[in-house]
Parts: sequence; C-alpha cells; structure tokens
Amino acid sequence: MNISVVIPLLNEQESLTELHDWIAKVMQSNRFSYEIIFIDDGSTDASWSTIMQLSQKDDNVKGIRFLKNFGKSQALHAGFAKAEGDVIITMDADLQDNPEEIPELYNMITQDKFDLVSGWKKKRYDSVLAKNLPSKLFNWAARRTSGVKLHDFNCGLKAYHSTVVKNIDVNGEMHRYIPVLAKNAGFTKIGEKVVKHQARKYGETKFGMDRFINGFLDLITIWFITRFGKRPMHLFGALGVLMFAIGFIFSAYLGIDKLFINPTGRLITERPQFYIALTTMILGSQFFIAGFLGEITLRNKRESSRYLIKQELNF
Ligand SMILES: Nc1nc2c(ncn2[C@@H]2O[C@H](COP(=O)(O)OP(=O)(O)O)[C@@H](O)[C@H]2O)c(=O)[nH]1
Ligand SMILES: [Mg+2]
Repeated sequence: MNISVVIPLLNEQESLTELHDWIAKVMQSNRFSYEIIFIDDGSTDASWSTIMQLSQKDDNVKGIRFLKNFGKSQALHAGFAKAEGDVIITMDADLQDNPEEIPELYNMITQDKFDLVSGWKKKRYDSVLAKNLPSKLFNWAARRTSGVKLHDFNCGLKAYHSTVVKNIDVNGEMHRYIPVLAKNAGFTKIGEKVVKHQARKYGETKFGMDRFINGFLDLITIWFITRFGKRPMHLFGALGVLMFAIGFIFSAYLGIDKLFINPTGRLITERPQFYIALTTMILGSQFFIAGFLGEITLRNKRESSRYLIKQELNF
C-alpha cells in the first residue's frame, strides 16, 4: 500500500464527509493505493457514526474509537501502530490542511528520500494574537532547544516514511515534537514543505492558550531527555559532586578554624558558613542519589527502546 492517511479528531462531525471525499478524489486521480484511518478520540458529537457510514461506503476507510478522550498523541500512536502504507500522512480533520498536498509530500518521502517532511503553514488563517504570535515564539524556542530547524512544529500535516512512525514512541503531549523524537531516534533527513492553510470552516479550535504553557513544559522535558536521558548520572552526578565539594570545603574551613586558629571564637552553629555547608552537602548527596536512581531505572528498560537498528546483514 502506498499511503496511510492518519487523522486524529475530536468532535469534527461537520467536516468528516467533505474531508473524506476530498482525500479520495486526490488519491484516485493519482492512482495511489491508500487507507484513511480516522481516530475518534472520545467525540461527543456524531463523528463516530459519520466514520461508520463512511467505512460502509468505502473499504479504504478505517476507524479507531477511543473509550474516552486520551489526547492527540495517543490517537496518533494508535493510528501509527495500525498504518500499513509505505508513507504515512497525518493531517487535521478540520479541513484546515489541504489534501492536494499529499502527492507532493509522498514524492518527497519516496523519491527525495526524506525520513520526515513537516508542513509549514507560512500563511496562516488563524487569529493573530491567540495563535500566530505565540506560535512564532514557541517555534523559535523549539528550534533553539532541539536543534531541529523547522518553522512550524505544530503543523498537523506531516509525512513520514513508515519506519519512522513504527520506531518512535509518541506519548504524553509529544505530538508537537515528533520531528525531535524522530531526530533523536536517528532519522535525520527532515524536510519542510510550505503548505496551503485554510480558515476553519466548521466547529471551533480545541486548543487554547494552555497548549503553549504545556508545550513549553514538554519542550523542557524533551531537552532534558535528549541531553541526559541516556546518562542521567552525567548531570546529577556532576551537580552532586560539585555541591558536595562546596559543602566539604566550608566544613573543613570551619573545623580547622575552630580547632587550631580561633578556638574561642563564635560557635560554629552561629556562623553562616555552617548553614551553607549543611545545605550544599545534603543537596549534593540527593543529586547524586537522583543520578543513581536514574541509571538504575535506565538499566531496567526494555532493550528494544534503547537503540534502533537500521540494517542487518546475513541473519
Ligand atoms: N485525537 C485527538 N484529536 C484532537 C484533540 N483535540 C483536537 N484534535 C484534532 O486535532 C486537529 C487540530 O485541532 P484544532 O482544534 O483544529 O487545532 P488548531 O488548528 O491548532 O486550532 C483537529 O483535527 C482536531 O479534531 C484531542 O484531544 N484528541
Ligand atoms: Mg485547526
């Protein structure tokens, strides 16, 4: 199969039929073999019954329905696990992403050998204050911390080689950072394509300002995991040793001073150095323990998730 279109959605009943017909038209005129996987993430409107109707009419339509709302990342994960195409395309269900982009994206993956191509909504049709400005800031921060040079991390329209989606683990709220996850897993040929964007036709946006706060927190997590996820002791151990050393120097100074230089001076507990020594030594040992625990947790992880094999010969 050429293409799997993976569409996570929440309460998009008005858009689904139109979206399906549009995708089907593009696929047929390009003679692609394809499937469309709708993942209904606990919609409370008629989205699921629409998907059922579509799947009765059209064998290429597949549906996954979650018991309740688990979030976009989980929906993508479920879709990726089931996808059978050589190229996986993700897109939003709200008709803001344009299916006409699919053939070009497909060529970029199959002919230009990109691992991943991300859409870039260069000209956006969303509100400036609520979406465009925060989004610029967000993308700038994401570029700086992750080293992945994309203009638009959040774009729902993306294309992947199937090995990419089968080998990355999208969880939590990490759907915004799939390119970063892919890069960390060793898929470095990451491209970008300017895509057409439409204003939302039906319904309303499901993501408010809180996405930017959560997004930034996720960014810190992903930065940390990228830098130290495989070697927590290098961060915590170093911090621990540094702290402990500071504390130790202060204690040594206090001890020598009290014993040999100035035995009749102030009580040790009355001196600020004592408290510095106390806190830094306690903090230092705790950092050290955090590093150890991190390392032990890592050792217990499943083997398969620690590295990915690109090729094997003669097995
Ligand atoms: N699976 C899943 N999809 C969601 C959820 N929230 C929004 N979506 C889908 O994600 C896509 C983008 O959402 P939208 O509200 O249009 O975000 P915007 O375009 O950034 O304003 C749409 O297809 C939504 O149906 C969710 O909680 N779970
Ligand atoms: Mg939208």
